[in-house]
Amino acid sequence: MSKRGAFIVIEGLDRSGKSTQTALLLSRLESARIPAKLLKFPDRTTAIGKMIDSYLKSQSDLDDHAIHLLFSANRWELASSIEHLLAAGTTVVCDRYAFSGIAFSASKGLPYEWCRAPDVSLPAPDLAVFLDITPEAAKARGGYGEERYEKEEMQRRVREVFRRIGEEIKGSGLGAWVWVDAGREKGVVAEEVWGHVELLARGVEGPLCRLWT
Ligand code: Z5A
Ligand code: MG
Repeated sequence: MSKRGAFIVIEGLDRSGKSTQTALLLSRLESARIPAKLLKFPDRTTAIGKMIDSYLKSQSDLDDHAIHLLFSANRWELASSIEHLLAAGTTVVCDRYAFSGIAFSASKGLPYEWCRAPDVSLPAPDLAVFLDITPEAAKARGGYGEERYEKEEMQRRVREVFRRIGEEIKGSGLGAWVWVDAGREKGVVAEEVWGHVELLARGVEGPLCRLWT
């Protein structure tokens, strides 16, 4: 039976280096001649993504439930493309995914279970790498930006919810969840990330799982 591509998600707090590390990972996969595609959530290019972009830039206001559902819908828009890529043997690397959706909305006070519901049965990653950084260290990396949520207190709550999600994923058998200390030099972090990804990226034999099913 031919192997499918691996589904790798990179999560983390603001300024933890997700975009830096997903780009480095892509180059590494390409150097190893492993077909790979980089996706990013929110994908701000779609019609739904444009509404999310406007909300994040505080150019529009939306009810907390409504924006949560839009973030999830933005993932469902791409779910079948993810499945097709994986089936064709392409490794998919994703900069944020459903875990960010839960972490941010639950940190605003929405019930955890409610936050999880719209993402149930999305493709589940084979590996989620959480780039862990203290809010203090993240702030030292040029400070927080202009968008909503880029505030120290919010980031602290988000980190706690991510911790809960990681523990649940680890206990559920739904793929692997690893914590990586992202407070170190970029190359050192990239090397550790590669250590977790390398074997999976050679191809996965089992079927793709679905989130929380
Ligand atoms: N959100 C949500 O609410 N619900 C959802 O379902 C989803 C998202 C998917 C926008 O996300 C917001 O959407 C986000 C969560 C919410 N709100 N917040 N916070 P985004 O992904 O578009 O934006 P972001 O990820 O928060 O910010 P970012 O700036 O893109 O962070 P990053 O990608 O983790 O970091 P980076 O760009 O790679 O690096 C940041 C800086 O640090 C940069 O200058 C780098 O050169 C530097 N850097 C990176 N690594 C290092 C190391 N190792 N040492 C020193 N300096 C470093
Ligand atoms: Mg980023």
